[in-house]
Amino acid sequence: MKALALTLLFLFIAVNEAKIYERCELAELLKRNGMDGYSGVQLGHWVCMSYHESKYNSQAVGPPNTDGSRDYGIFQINSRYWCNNNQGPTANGCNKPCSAFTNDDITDDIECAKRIVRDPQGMDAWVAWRNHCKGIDVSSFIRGCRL
Ligand SMILES: [Ca+2]
Repeated sequence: MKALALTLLFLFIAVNEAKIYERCELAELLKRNGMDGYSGVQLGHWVCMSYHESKYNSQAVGPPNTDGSRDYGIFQINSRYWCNNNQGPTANGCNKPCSAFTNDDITDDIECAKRIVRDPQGMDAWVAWRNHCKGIDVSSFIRGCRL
């Protein structure tokens, strides 16, 4: 019985642990979910953005922003506009708790990122993308990947 309890505990931990994606693993997953060319954004730009926002860590939570909001997960989705963390006002544009964006299943994160990029500012919503990826050759982010 004790062994079973321990097994269940480890399973629980395994389900909840952070996942650091490999570069090509993420690229392939994003492509499978229709991100290559989505809203005119090439795959390398999504991978570059993810790298500079979260270092591919699906469990990343950013420090508080100046407005008190925080950013969640591999795409650092913001709690003021896109998800609800029950800590202050939110537009909750993706209609999700922010905790949905800190587990290792990033399919809902991808759906929310698609919603975000459809807004007029597009990829400029991601400051790290603007600072590190915008206007540069991002082909190295998908180089060598089987896509
Ligand atoms: Ca998720």
